[in-house]
Amino acid sequence: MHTDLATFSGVVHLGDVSLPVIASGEPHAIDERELLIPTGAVTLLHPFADAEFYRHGWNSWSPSGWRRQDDAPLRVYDSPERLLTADDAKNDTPHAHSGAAVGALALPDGEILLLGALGLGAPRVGATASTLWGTLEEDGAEWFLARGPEVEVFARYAQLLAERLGSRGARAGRVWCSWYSFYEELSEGRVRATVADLAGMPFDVVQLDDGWEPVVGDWTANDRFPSGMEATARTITDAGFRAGLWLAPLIALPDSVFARERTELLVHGDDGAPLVAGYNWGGPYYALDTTHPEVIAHLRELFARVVGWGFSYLKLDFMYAGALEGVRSVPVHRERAYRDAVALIRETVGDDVYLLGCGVPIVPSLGVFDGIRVGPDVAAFWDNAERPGDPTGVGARNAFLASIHRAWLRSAIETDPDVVYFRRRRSLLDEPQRQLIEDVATVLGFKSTSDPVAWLLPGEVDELRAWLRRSERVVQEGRYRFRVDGRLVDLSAFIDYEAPVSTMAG
Ligand code: 9PG
Repeated sequence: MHTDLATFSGVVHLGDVSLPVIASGEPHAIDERELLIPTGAVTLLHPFADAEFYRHGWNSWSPSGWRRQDDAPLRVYDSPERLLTADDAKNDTPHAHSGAAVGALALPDGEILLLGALGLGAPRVGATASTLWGTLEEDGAEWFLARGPEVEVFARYAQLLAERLGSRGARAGRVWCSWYSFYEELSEGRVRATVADLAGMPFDVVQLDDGWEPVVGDWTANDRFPSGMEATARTITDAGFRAGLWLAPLIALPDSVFARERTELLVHGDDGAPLVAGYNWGGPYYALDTTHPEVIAHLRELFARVVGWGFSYLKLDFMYAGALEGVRSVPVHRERAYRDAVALIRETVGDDVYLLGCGVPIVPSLGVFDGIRVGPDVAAFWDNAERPGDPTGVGARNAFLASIHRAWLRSAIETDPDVVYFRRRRSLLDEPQRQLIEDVATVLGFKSTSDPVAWLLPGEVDELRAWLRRSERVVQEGRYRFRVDGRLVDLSAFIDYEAPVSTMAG
């Protein structure tokens, strides 16, 4: 807890940098430039007043990236609803640079100083002109403090996270996803036609997104799927693909049967009413109390049923709602409740079902999910002019900026930067922007798209097929510089995060 009395005050040495530190226990050196600090609050004094700060967002959609300390903090501005949905609203610091689990300072010599938690408990890391600090809502996780070249230090942090939380070896393969073309306008006829056109394309998975269920919270086929989901899964598997399905199993809309008839199974607020866990589909939604035995039984039944239908790739969305603070039947820390729920789902579906987390808190998902979305939704346009000040808004630019700043996670878990567009019609992306999104997916090693073959020109189909078939060798040379089969991919020209955020904060 924050209130623990510090028991250690001294100086830590990382090569030629010495920093005064106050922590709950004595740091322990791993080597000359790496050390572990016991769990609890930690504060380091630093002399790098002007250093850039790396901020890491809490969930898939939350902003991550580098900011100068004299710039406005990287966060969601001016929308409590967006903040609740797309970051850790409870720990938001409007006037200070801070983020979830890990943070870093860029030192004058080009190296970085990183402080990162090695576990759960809603760890936060922030910086001021003279401090780098870490806090936890619940003690347990040790801190890793390291100094060195940026790519190396982040890779080392990812390695330690994987050691502590686990890392699964499954690969998604190449995924076709329905969302970024059809959105909620799904039907079994449309699935049949789309899958028929995809036959022979080098995809491994065809994943149906939101639009198959009557209402979020009630996981049965809606009336556009009169043959049911088992028959729909078979349409996909008969064409030679693994069948994938989207679910948001930890939330329910107020008008779902689940929320109306089983209100006692929802997370509640201190006021005794169901806790509003976020906003989408035109209104608020609630979270399931995953510590309740009846919710545990419900999740087991649901996932046994979905896997029984024939789906073996599941995109589980809006999962952060299971990690919000609220009243649950068993009062465990929110990130523990979340991880236990995902572990229960994993145990139910077994090791052979690929689980892609979306809207997930990042660190608590390591070792239980196979892959995670690492940015907000991409779109067939660059920027979202309606949402200045919101780095979580839908669009290619925000998806790119968040995802590239999470590339370091890819040794610990598969990192999904969202789909790549190959279509030029029905898209407002210019060619450099489109190519950028393709390069980011290649660099992060997760290849998915959403273009129906019928929407592509013959040359675009060839391009898509060639990209899906390639297995590139990627080497990172710098923060934004990569070699992809020898070709230099330099993304730095697209790093322009100054504009909308700082104007909104001013
Ligand atoms: C289906 C979609 C797609 C998409 C997911 C998710 O921050 N937000 O309010 C927010 C809302 C929706 C959203 C992402 C963020 O989209 O990322 O791929 O599956 O749900 O409804």
